[in-house]
Amino acid sequence: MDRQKRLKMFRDVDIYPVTCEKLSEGRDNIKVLEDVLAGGAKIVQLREKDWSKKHLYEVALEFKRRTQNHSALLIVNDHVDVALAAGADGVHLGRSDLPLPAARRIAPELILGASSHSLDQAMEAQKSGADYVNIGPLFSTQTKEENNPLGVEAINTITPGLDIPFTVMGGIKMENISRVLEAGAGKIAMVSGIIKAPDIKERVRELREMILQYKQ
Ligand code: TZP
Ligand code: MG
Repeated sequence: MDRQKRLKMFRDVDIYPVTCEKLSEGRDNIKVLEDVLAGGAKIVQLREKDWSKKHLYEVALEFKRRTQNHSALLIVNDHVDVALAAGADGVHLGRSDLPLPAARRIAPELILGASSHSLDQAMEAQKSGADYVNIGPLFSTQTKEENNPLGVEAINTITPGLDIPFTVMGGIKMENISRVLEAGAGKIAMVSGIIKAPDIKERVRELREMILQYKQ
């Protein structure tokens, strides 16, 4: 698939589940993937910070097969090489990963996502060729080590300057998602709020319904 087609699919993204197998209450990532796809997610990010590239690659291949069957996008966290080798649709790059222009040189057809924690970082990512920026963490989270919550206000501060789509992340749960939606976000990335749910498929369904109500 080429980048334009991928970006077109990205426009319709609402809930954006992100994996973390060790927080998934004993369910492996394939089970989590099955459930988020059954719940209607149109994108998923494979994010496993402490896996070998070999293991990540093997699981990414299986993720690609299954996401493709559901017309959903697969984004790999951190590793451009793994994303390319597995045929993923994109890669999400943090502040210490391969810089965006370098990633674009070797991966012209991938969606490039970039993490941002401030207006300056979001603008820089946009200028450097990101296809979307993530703004976060909005709330305090135990999923990521250093984190300095930006608050929902960050949506108002950062997004007026953006011409590219944005996602939001960090401590978003059923209890606070309304505040995030009211602030104008429409693509909501979540780790623990989804993968710790007793019924992941049902949780994804519920979250999608809430997001879609605001989008109308
Ligand atoms: N980047 C910003 S917050 C975050 C990342 C990877 C972790 C979000 O996890 P959770 O469990 O949804 O708070
Ligand atoms: Mg990273």
